[in-house]
Amino acid sequence: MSKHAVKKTGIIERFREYLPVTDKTPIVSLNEGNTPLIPAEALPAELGLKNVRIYYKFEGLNPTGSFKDRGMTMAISKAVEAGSKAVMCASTGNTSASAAAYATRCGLKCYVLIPEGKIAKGKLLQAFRYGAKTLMIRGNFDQALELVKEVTGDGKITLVNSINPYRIEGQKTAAFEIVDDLGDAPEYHAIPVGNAGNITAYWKGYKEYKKAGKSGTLPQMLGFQAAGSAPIVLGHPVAKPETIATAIRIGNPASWQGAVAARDESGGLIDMVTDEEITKAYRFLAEREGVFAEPASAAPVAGVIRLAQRNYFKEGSRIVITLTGAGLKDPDFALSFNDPVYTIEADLDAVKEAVGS
Ligand code: AN7
Repeated sequence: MSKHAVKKTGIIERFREYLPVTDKTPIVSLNEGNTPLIPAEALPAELGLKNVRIYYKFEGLNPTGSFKDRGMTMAISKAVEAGSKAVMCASTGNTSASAAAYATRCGLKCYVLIPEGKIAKGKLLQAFRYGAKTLMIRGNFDQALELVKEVTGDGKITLVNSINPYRIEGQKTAAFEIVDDLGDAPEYHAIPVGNAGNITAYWKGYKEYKKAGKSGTLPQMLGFQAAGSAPIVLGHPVAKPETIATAIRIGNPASWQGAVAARDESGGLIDMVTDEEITKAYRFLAEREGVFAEPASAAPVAGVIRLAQRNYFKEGSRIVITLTGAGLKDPDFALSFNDPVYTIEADLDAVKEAVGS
């Protein structure tokens, strides 16, 4: 290595011993992971929680702006190792952005299948810019995933949705980072649930790290779905899921069993929050904490607010909330609040009057 070479710091290099890679696995990385655990300040104050600490695991700071990059570095590296030439996914947007980026980095073709009109603009433009062949179906995510499973069934194209087990392996590393930062597992971990891969991955990560002696305890897993897309809470698939949090507009999650196991083994819960609660939490995060995450990421914040109002959290405990994606992903939603725009003359008096000085 030359003295100017920058060390690779992606999740595979950092957590190699916990991942199914060998010296022969070609690592396709964008230095994902190592995201900050940001202490919440406004939220505990607002909730009157004096003796409970809350942290945001801000996954929006990954290379393509979401947690998907942790899983994608693994899925794409293993696809290259296996000799694959093309990958495909169904997506509500973030998986397609991440797949497109990692595929183009190593010269794989990438096909993405997304629900027409129901994906945030920032995610759509990422698929285009990273050069994926982007197919919009007149249907929803669940239909897209069924189609992708069929098309990739003969193994010629590698499926990179989270039913690809390497995705879960990569995503579990977020739990490792949290334990490394806190020195132990938190008492509670709150997370949005869509296709349910991520809650499955975190629970796997927490369990493996405890087994390795890195933590003494396990958290309660608290999953939150949007009320219009809450199949796990309702106990049956939802044929026409709806929510403003388009990332989690999913009616029949692939990792349903994994989510239920995480909930039950950890003594946690999976609940739902309304679009109104999600919107309030989304605005609170940006306007009061200075942390700009996308609407789906606000679902567990809304969930924690709900539970705090019921005095759910033990004195002296720590809550980690995963903020799964960046706020800039969804500019249309961000601009939907009729914010006042002050257009004034380019003139000192006009500016002074506007700032009241
Ligand atoms: C920001 O991109 O399913 O429960 O196709 O983008 O693991 O599905 C995205 C999911 C939460 C839910 N937050 O995670 C996709 C996709 C954000 C997301 C979820 C997603 P899972």
